[in-house]
Amino acid sequence: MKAKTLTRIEQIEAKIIDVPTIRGHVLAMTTMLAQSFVLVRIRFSDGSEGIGEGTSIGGLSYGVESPESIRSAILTYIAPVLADQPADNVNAAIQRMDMAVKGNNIAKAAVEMSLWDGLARRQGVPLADLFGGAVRTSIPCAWTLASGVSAKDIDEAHEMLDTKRHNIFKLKIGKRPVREDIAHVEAIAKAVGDRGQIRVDVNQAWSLHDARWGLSGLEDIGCTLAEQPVVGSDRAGMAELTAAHRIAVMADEGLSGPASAMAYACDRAADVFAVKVAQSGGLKRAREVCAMGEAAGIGLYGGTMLESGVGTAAALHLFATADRMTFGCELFGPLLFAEEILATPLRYSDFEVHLPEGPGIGVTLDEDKIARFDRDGIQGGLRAVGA
Ligand code: MUC
Ligand code: MG
Repeated sequence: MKAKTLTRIEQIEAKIIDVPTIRGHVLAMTTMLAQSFVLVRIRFSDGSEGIGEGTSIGGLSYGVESPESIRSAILTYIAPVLADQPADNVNAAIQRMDMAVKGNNIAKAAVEMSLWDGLARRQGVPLADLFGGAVRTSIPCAWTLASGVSAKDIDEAHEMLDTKRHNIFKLKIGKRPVREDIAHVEAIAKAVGDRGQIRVDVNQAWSLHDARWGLSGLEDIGCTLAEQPVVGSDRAGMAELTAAHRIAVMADEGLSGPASAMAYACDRAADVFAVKVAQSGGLKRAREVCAMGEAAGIGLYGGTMLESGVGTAAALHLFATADRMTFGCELFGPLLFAEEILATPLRYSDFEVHLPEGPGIGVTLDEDKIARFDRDGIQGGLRAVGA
């Protein structure tokens, strides 16, 4: 019998794609007018390809990696150690990346995603199958109301409810004084009534003192969940808030992979984990974060870095394999983009986001759009403004 030739990693490409957002997205630390993501494409020796995405938010205002650092880490440090390596051994590639590069979780996640996508495409199976198979084909999906103006947010919420797109709303707060923020949340909660659920994300902006009475105020107006009210490194503060309040406390920025998830679980520093593929360092590590949460009785929520359809689809495959996504997900990133970069958009209907079908992550790029928004493309990319 003829020995099968080993498929190898041949070429790794990483491009920054800048796409305007449909409106300003006002967060505690920045206002996004565009989203910049790093699109990774790996070409393998058998002619197959895999795609992946590494995305952060607001340049360096959200976390320690920027689009530029993600691309540079991939091209300068990761690509050389993966060149010519076996294509199908994703675990070995992860080990090589971890050996060569410390931190840089988002860069590693983008490359790892492309490897899983390539492997699943070669096998002709959906990415979810590589993680044991999907146990659901759709997940309830939240939308973030963050125009910065309460009246606009209320109109947006009504439109989402009327079109059955979203009935879970996450409000971005933390920029204004606590009292003003609570009044803003209350106005929206009243306007939405029983038709939807109101949650907030403080993006670490509150001091522990602000958070103590902020969470009480939010409870009183029927808000059901508060995400990262204090800085992620303050696990003691998060534990105190989790124990003292009925409102669910969710960890986001505090989670940077399995070790941090373990620490949060041991300290009982959250009721819910916002699991993010990018922040966790990849799909495999994000699966481990889910496992940690599941074992500790902590609820799971599929978080986003406001990725395009590529990263969103990959995350969807992973979250489709978890036992329970107790709090749904917020995989709405592509809907915030003013332009669709997939040939066929992901489907959002009946308040859920649906798992795409087909091998790999199950999506195809619209190459004209990618060329148009490529920062360094022939036509010149649009530069992210305020992001
Ligand atoms: C975050 O902190 O969760 C996710 C949704 C959104 O609107 O912003 C992001 C970031
Ligand atoms: Mg968050």
